[in-house]
Parts: sequence; structure tokens; C-alpha cells
Amino acid sequence: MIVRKNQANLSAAEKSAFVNAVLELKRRGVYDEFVTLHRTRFIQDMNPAYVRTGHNTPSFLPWHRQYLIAFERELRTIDASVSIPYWNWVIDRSPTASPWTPDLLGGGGLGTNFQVLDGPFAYATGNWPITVQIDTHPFLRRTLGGTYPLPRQSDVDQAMAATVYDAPPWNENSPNTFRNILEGNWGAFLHNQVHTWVGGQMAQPVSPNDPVFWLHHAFVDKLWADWQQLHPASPYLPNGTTPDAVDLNEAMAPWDGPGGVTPAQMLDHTPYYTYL
Ligand code: CU1
Ligand code: CU1
Repeated sequence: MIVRKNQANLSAAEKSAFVNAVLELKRRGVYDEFVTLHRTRFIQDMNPAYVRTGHNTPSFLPWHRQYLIAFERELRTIDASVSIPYWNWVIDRSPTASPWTPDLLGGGGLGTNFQVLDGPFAYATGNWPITVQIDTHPFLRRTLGGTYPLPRQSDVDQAMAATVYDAPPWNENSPNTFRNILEGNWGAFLHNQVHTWVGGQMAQPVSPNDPVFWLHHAFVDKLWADWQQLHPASPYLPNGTTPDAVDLNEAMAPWDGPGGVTPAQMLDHTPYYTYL
């Protein structure tokens, strides 16, 4: 059974196992395939010619759940002891404490380019060139702290108090729905705000270039699981044949070929992993 742990509680051996598996996927080119997949998805999600599947849409949560499961599977082909840790940004708010330490993700960016200079993902190590880009910086960048603070418990509570999963118009304007509050478009500013707080590549469609992406989304995913427990009678919506949104039993691009992945298949995470 795969158990995802709080990054703040990882042992030195668990940290290095995670880091080493990530670096090996990068070396093999697999990591950048994941970055490309996310960039393509994000750009298509912003293009009205496509049905949104990953962002500003109900399937934001199941889409990223499947994306993390696929990435975790790859990590475990390198080291079967590894799982994706989660970063509880409500509690672990310091830009100079874990996960921003040299034994895990390295620290914030420095200088006019906000280049990350320490830890396993610093450019000088030669192990972490940014090759899937939006801008032309070949190195990992972070502007930890940004303009707005990380979300607080009261923000999370606002999402947890929502009683419906999602509602028309099924996008960034859906009023007071769990998905839209957690995604960060309504009321409290949660998931999106964390991307902005980290800054650099994390604030771009190529956000998985920063390995904190996985830790951030594992926590977002955990909050979804927590909300499901609190609201067992509130189903995934929409569940019909809604245009411009992925319904419960429709497959989510790019996993919409044979054996495609639907939100219905993603509602229960426990066959895949649990949270500690
Ligand atoms: Cu995303
Ligand atoms: Cu995200």
C-alpha cells in the first residue's frame, strides 16, 4: 500500500529517496514528459476550442489526482519505497524551513533572476536544467513569499464548509463551490495562491518544473479527500452531459483514449494510496 506522508515528518532517508527518484526520472527524460503534458493541458484549458479538463473546471481535482498517480507510479519504478509527500502550507509557512531545505527542495531564488542556488535542483548541479519552458530561463526560479501570504486555516475552513462540489457555470465563476474555492478562484484564495507564492516556474503553465508542484498538489488532493469525508452526500458534479465540462462518467483528456480515466474512477483515492 502506498502511504503519502507529510513532508515535515520525512526522515533523512525518505527525503533522499524521493529526491533521487525525481532526479532519475529527470535524467531519463520522463520528468519532462510530465511537464510537457501539464503545459499542453493548461494551454488547451485556456483555449475555448477545447473542453477544459485540468483547470478552472470541475475535473480540476480528479485530473490532478490521476496526474499525480501517474507520476507516483513512475517514481516507484525507480524506488518502490517512494511516495509523493504532501506540503501542508497552512502549517509549514516559513520560506526558510522544510520543504525549502537543501536536503529536500532547496531554498528560494536569489539575485535579480530569482535563481534557486542550493539543494538538489540548483542549476549548478547539472541535474536540473529547465528544458520545457514558457520563458527562456534554463534554471529553476522561485520568489518565495511573493505579494500575498500563504493561505490560512480560516481559508481552508471556508472551502471545507462548502456543501456542493461544483455548480454552473462550471468554471472560475462557479459561486461558493468546494472545487472553485479550493482551486482558488472564489472566496478564499487557496491552490492558485500557493502557485503564486512560490513564483518562478510554479506560477506558469510549466509549474511541474518545480518539484514542489507534487507536494502542493498532494495536499490539495488530501483536502479533497477530507472534504469528501465531511460531506459524504455531496457527489461529484456535473453528472449528465454538460457541454464544456467533464461529467462524472466522461473521460478526461489526455486520458480519453481506450481505457480512459473518468472522474468517477478518481473519487475514491484509497485503492491507490492513503494519507498519513
Ligand atoms: Cu495543473
Ligand atoms: Cu496547481
